[in-house]
Amino acid sequence: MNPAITANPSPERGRFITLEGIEGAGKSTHIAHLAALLAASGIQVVTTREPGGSPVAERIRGLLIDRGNAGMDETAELLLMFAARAEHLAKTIRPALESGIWVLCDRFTDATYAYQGGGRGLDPARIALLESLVQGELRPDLTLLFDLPPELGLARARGRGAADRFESETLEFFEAVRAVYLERAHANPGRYRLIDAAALLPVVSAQANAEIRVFIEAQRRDRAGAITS
Ligand code: Z5A
Repeated sequence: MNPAITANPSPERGRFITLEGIEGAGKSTHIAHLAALLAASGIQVVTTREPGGSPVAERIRGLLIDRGNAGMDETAELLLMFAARAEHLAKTIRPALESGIWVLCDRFTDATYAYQGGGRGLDPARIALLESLVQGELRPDLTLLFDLPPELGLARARGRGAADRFESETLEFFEAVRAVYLERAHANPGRYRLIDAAALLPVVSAQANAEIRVFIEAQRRDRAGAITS
C-alpha cells in the first residue's frame, strides 16, 4: 500500500469523488457531465466504475453481473467485489490520485455496505475488515448519493432492456440497499451530499453540478491556505 494515499490528502494528491445510489438513479448519465465540469475548471480527471475499471476488474464484473451466476454464495460475491476493487485501486485509482489526477468513480465501497450489507444482510464488520485490508486509509473525499424510491429507479433501469443479476432482485432488496445508503449519508455528512434523483434530469444535473462547484472551491481554498501557511 502506498503511504502517500491517506485519509487526509496532501494538496498535490488528486481528489477521489464517488457517485452512489440504487439502479436507475442516474449515476452513469451524470458522470460524463461532471467530468466535463471538472475539466472546464482546469482539473485533470478520469472517470471509472465499479465493479470494474481495470482489465482484470472488468472480467470479475462479468462474473458478478451475469444472470447465469444466480445463487452465487454471498461471501463469494463480497470477496469478488473486493478482489475487483484491489485491482481497480492498483491499476487505475491510486496511480491517478498520486499523479494529481482527480478520479470520478461510479460506485465504490459504499455500494458494498449497501448491497452486500443491506441487500444481502452480511455483517458490516466483515465489510469493514476487507475495506481496511484492500484500501488502507483511502476513502472517497466526496460522495454524491443519488437518492430515489426503488420503484422509480427500477422502472428506469428495466426500461433499458434485459435485467442483470442485481437488477433482477426484489423491491425489498432495493429498499434495504437504499436504507443503508441513507444511514451512511446521515452518519457522514462531511463526505456525503444527497441529490434528489427523482427530480427531472436537468434539476438533478443542476444539484450535482452545484455540489461539485462547492467542492472545487473548498479544495482551492484549502490549497491556497496550505501554500500561504
Ligand atoms: N454492486 C454491488 O453489489 N456491490 C458493490 O460493491 C458494487 C456494485 C461496486 C453494477 O451494475 C451492480 O453491482 C449494481 C450494484 C452492484 N447493481 N445493479 N444493477 P451497474 O454498474 O450496471 O449498475 P448501476 O450502477 O446501477 O447502473 P444503472 O442501472 O445504469 O444506474 P444509473 O447509472 O444510476 O442510471 P443511468 O444509467 O444513468 O439511468 C438509467 C435510465 O434512467 C437511463 O435511461 C436514463 O436516461 C434514465 N434517467 C436517469 N435519470 C433520470 C431522470 N432524472 N429522469 C428521467 N430519466 C432518468
